[in-house]
Amino acid sequence: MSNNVASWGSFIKSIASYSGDLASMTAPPFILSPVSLTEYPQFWAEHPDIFVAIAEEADPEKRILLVTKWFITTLRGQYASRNEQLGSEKKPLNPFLGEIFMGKYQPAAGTPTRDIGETILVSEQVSHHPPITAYSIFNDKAGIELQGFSGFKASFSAASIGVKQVGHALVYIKEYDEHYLITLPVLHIEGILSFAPYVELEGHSFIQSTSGYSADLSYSGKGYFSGKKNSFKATISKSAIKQEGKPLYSIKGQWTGTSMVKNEATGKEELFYDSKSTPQYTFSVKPLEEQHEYESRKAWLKVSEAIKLGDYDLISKEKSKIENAQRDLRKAEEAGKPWQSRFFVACDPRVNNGDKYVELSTSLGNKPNSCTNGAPSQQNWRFVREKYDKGEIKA
Ligand code: CLR
Repeated sequence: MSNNVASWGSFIKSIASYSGDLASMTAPPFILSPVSLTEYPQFWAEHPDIFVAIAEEADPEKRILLVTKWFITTLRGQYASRNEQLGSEKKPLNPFLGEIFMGKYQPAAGTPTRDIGETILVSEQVSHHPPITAYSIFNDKAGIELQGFSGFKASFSAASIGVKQVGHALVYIKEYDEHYLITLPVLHIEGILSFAPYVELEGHSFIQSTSGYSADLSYSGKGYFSGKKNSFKATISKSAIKQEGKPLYSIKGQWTGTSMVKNEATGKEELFYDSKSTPQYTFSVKPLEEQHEYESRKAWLKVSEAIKLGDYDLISKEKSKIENAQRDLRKAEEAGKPWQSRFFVACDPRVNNGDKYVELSTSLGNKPNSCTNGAPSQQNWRFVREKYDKGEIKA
């Protein structure tokens, strides 16, 4: 191995003097993941059965509970799966502009599941500086669609990494013409000094529905209110977020374990969600030979193989090939037409990022799903279904 292999010590030092560009951070091979960030939106529907169940519920009060439950089911894959499966959090591949990841959710072999129709994911890297991934997950049979976009801002101190997420997610239920806006939590990375980084959530996620119901989720780790890692508390209200009054329900537990829900009117408590005993679905992508050259697994194949081999020279050689090709593309675009997203459109941010709940709840009155009268913006992205339906690349 060559001498450009960063040791853990120098990696920690490079974190402390971090300049803002994660891609330029040389990490030791054992922390590198062969998976690109464009793949991460797949965690939003690891339990497509729980996702479609939202649209099958006729009572809006039960729907907000189901949205909250589904959201909780997404967290384990999103934030704990690398740690649980690989022993630590990893540094994902930094996607190139226009990179695509798509596929379908299928019941795992041998698991008895009902027929919920097809659930499809379309994800695309819509910005490289800063990195932003836009995605949509839809199930036409149930008439439910999720879309969102995601980026992050990292801040570094000697022993920890703080990550603020940029973006939001929107659920749309056709039958009720109802939207749910979801904000993303702040996270930080622990365990750096002991060579085993892992993610812990902090702060809040808010869910606001056009039905008027809302949920306020707050997160904590070891040593906070429950003492356990991956803890959360939530309240469900009939009003917009942060308005006075008693909540209808309160929920608490661990998003990697179990949680309980309490009906605040009756005092009755029951199991809300057990992350370890739900039917398993697998996410499947087309075979490599049927994939477009911009599809993530095909494009990164050689880099991924080099990472699995732990061959640092090969990793940088294969990575440079992708980076140089991208540089050439950008130069060609400067002369001609600017790059355009294949499935998404940049639009006016009528919905604010972060946890500004007041703006979130008021902006919901503006039909968050429509994107017609705004100037293009690098901060807000919407899925254009026709672009997928009429396009050549399919999941
Ligand atoms: C990406 C969008 C997902 C949620 C999510 C989970 C983990 C985050 C990731 C996002 C962005 C990249 C991230 C990662 C945890 C670690 C990794 C911040 C927000 C950084 C780049 C890796 C730093 C290196 C350490 C492993 C030491 O929906």
